[in-house]
Amino acid sequence: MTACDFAAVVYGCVMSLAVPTLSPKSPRAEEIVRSSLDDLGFVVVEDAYAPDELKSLRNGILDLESRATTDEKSFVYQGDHLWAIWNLYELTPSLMRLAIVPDAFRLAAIYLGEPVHFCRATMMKKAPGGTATVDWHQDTSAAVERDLGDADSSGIRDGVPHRRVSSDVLDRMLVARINVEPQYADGGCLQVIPGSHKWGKIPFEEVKQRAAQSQPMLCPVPEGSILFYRPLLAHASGPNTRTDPNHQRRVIHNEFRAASIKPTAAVDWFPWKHGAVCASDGVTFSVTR
Ligand SMILES: O=C(O)CCC(=O)C(=O)O
Repeated sequence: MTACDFAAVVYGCVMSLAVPTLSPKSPRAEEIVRSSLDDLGFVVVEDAYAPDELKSLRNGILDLESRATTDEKSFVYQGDHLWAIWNLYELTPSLMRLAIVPDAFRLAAIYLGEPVHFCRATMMKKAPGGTATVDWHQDTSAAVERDLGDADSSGIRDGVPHRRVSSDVLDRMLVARINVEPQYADGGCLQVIPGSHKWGKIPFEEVKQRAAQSQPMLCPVPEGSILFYRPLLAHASGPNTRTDPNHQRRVIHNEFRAASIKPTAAVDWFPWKHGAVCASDGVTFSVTR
């Protein structure tokens, strides 16, 4: 039995025992992605990168980090620690080509039933011994072309307006967390409430209340894996309590949306200079002058 088949059996019988996991080459990949995202709201694609691809991706991030300054709005600090790099692929477009690999990302297009467009990428890092945590929440905002300044505006991050969007839009989006480094259970890995995407879009305080009454699942996953999740899945993360200075916890959070959907009738998606469209038969990258 392969690891993929094992995960499928576990998932089918006792879903709380294991994070649903598959290899992109598995003959049952599409079926496992579909059932896991429909029922649990998340799935992990392991071995999404060859070792040299992963090394190049990580080195590219390290190179960018070495140029990080507190003066630039793309680099977000928590105390002395770099916590996030917004608009990652605009800063280093070559990272987009290393990150969005066809074998894994075609599964997003197959799941949503049409090509999917890149919407946003953020690198998020937790240093060992850091205290940063992320409380339970759903992802309800998207990067849009302009700020309407109304109740659904959710701020402008490094020049990019964000807007809370409807559950109809969120149901046509997928998040792909590229695990650039191993995600340890005590290293601030993602935690999820399996099936919570079925709560629908609910107020922030209610997400926290419901999560407190639910059984969370830690997602300790290997480097080079991608955790795909539905935006309305309740998720959180604890501190990175590792002591080994090499046990950084870097991920690239990528958002994608179905080609046919708009954030609202009045506002379009943010016009990134560097774009990507994933389809069932490959990935196309684009650059706008
Ligand atoms: O990376 C993390 O620890 C959590 C990030 C997160 O929850 C998010 O980007 O929505």
